[in-house]
Order: sequence, then structure tokens, then C-alpha cells
Amino acid sequence: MIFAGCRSESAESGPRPDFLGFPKNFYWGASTSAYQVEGGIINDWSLTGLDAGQAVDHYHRYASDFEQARAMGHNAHRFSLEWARFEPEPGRWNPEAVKHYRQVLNSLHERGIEPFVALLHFTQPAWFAARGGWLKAANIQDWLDFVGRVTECLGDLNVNWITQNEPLVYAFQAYDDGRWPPFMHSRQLALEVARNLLLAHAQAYHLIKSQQPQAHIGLVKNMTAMDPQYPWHPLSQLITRLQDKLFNTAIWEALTSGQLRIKLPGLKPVVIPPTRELKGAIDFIGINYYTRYLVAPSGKLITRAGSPQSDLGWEIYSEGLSRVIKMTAPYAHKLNVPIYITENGLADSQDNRRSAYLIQHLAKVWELIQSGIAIKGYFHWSLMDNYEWADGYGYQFGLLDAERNWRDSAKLYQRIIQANGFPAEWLIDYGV
Ligand code: IFM
Repeated sequence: MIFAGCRSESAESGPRPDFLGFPKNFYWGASTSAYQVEGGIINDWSLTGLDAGQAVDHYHRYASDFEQARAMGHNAHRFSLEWARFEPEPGRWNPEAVKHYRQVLNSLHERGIEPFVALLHFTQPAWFAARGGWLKAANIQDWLDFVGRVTECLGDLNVNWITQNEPLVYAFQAYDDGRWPPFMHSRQLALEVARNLLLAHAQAYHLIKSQQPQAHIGLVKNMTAMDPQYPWHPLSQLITRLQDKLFNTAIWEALTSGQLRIKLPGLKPVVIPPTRELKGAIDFIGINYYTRYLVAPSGKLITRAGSPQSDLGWEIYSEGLSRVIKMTAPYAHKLNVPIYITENGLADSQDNRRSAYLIQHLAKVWELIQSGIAIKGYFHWSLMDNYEWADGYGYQFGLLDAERNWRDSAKLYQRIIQANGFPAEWLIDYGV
């Protein structure tokens, strides 16, 4: 559907056309993760008081859920495999898990939906946690055993692999903020976990490539726009630069240069010496973008007072998506890999901000593509309401609700996908 008449100015590239069209073959989809949607999982979370219970029963309802995704026009879907289902005890492999996820993958292919599959999304088997989890570099081999086995068992089903989802978020929530299992409070340990996860990513990359040289393998990182709380204050500026580097670019830098060195004031440096294993170990970059934070001189992250916010109090700030993509683009260029927006969305129980959020953020994606950045897909978080980790079931991120009713924003997303873009007029309608 093309609306005539409205020509507006784009900050990026001069006059905008009447219709913001996306590239042919652009991937449109949504993301989920196993523990948040499947139900019936026993892992390090369920056994330490953060039990997702039956979640939204996607384990049994996956086919009808994918039917909804197909009806919305999705041509790609991102989800994760639950390691604890495959290997409930060390070295005991459960054939049911392979059978189940093969059915899941076939169900996507039958509907023309391309799978993007994460091998780690915050959860691990309880036995792995009991061994010291990601704190011990020696445990990386446990995860690689799982990676090798599942990629061998599922690799014939045309999968785009994502080694890990948001490794730094996991490291800091679980080992520094202590909100997630194993509930620790040590920045030093969080940095060591981050290093082990990065090493594990690189090793998994090469392991999968040794089995499937043509495999398309990415890493997904959460990126957050950051500004100093006091822009005129040199300490505030310095802390913001440090946080920005650590949280947003250090991993892209490490994959580009083949080495990692993080040194925070008062802590021991965390280092990966130059290694060929790390350098270039990525075929695509996944970016999860939600919000901007102001960084206090203490390093604390604060939401800008008076800003438009989601139900979780996260600032709605679409310019931040442009900013994080622009800071990633030079790395993507050097690595010669495309970028996917692997998550973007908000908690909005009334669905009274999600439609505008979609238009505002997709307008940025469109502008970035016009400026020559290779963004190949957009995955909304999430397909349906689900378990929001330590925040439980109180926050609704879904295009569909838990009963699979379509929210109005889902209908809007469907129109965008069907048209592979949207009229520029909508920018005015949705306050861009
Ligand atoms: O629900 C999470 C998801 O698991 C990882 N990225 C952020 C989402 C919203 O908090």
C-alpha cells in the first residue's frame, strides 16, 4: 500500500520518499527463548527459586504459534535450544530433545520461516552450575560437547546458529548484580565469566565450522545507548566512556582484533592474549536494542527522568538504536559481516506504546540501511508474552498475549511485513 503526497526530511539522507521500503529478502520475525516460553524445564533457574513453571506452553503449542507467526508474515524466527533438555545429566543425552527440536525446525521450514537458533540463552543444566558454571574455563568443554552434538544432530535442517545471547548481560546479572543464578556479587567474577563466554563462543564457532563449513554463525549482544548523567562533568564523561566501551564495543573489538583486555579501576585485568581463534570468529552480528541509560559518576545506570518509558521503566529512545548500530558498523565492516536486529521491543501491557515504538525504531533501521549499513533482518521481542526472568510474568513483551490473542501492534506489524515497509505518513501518525 503506497500513500502519496507526504515527503518529509530524514536526518540521515535528505528527502524521504513517500514509502519506507525495506530490501527484498529482508528477514521479518520475532524472538523467543526456550526457558521463557516452553514450560516444563528443569535447570539452574528452576532449581534456585526462579521457576518459569509451564511458561506459555510453547513446548506443546509451537506449531500453532508458528502458524500465527506465518499469518503475521514472518519469514524468520529466532529461538533457543534448552541445553538441560538435551543433557539432563552429564553425558546422558536425551533423544527426545533431538526429536522435539527437529520437529520444531521442520515446523518452521514447512511455513517458509527461516530459523535462527541460539545455543545459550541465560540457562544451563543444574549439574553444570554445580560444577562452577562459567566461572571455570575448564567447564567450557561441557558446553562444547553439547554444541557439537546438537549442531551435528540438527545441522542438516538449515539453521542459522547463534552461539550465545547477551553474554555480558548474563555475566553481570548473575555474578555482579546477583539478580540471576548463581546470585553472586563480584564484578571481578563477572568479568571472568564474560571472558570465558567469549572464549567459548570462539571455540564453538570453529567447532561448528569444522562440521559444517558453510554454517552461518553469529553472536548476539545487547547494546544500550549511554550518556553521562552530568554532560559537563569530566568524571561523568569518563565513566560513561568506560561503561560504553565495556558494555557495547569490547566484544566486537575483541572479535575484530583477536584479543581482549578489560581493566576496570581497582580490579585485576581480564585478558585474552592475541589468538587466531578469536579473530574473525563470527559470520553475523546480532544486536538486541531496548533503551538508553544515563551513567552516574558512580557508574550506576539511571533512566532519564520524565522520558517516555515502558512498563519496566526503560526509556523509549529510538535514536539509541541508530547510535548503537553506528558504533557497531565499523566492526561489521572490518569483519565483513551483516547485522541483524535480533531483539527490539518493550513491556507494554496495554499495547498503547508498542505500535509507535515499532514505527519509530523501524524508521531508524530504514535510515541506517539507506546510509549503506548492511542490516538484513528485524526480530521483534517477543512473539508472545513470556517469563521475564527475575521479573517473572508481570511484564508483557508479546505481539500476542499469553492466550495468543493478537494485539493491535501485531496487526500493524503484519501490515508492515506484507508491504515490506510502511508509508512515510505513518511517521507523523506515530509521532516520529
Ligand atoms: O527477555 C529478555 C531476553 O531474554 C533477552 N533480551 C532482553 C529481553 C527483555 O528483557
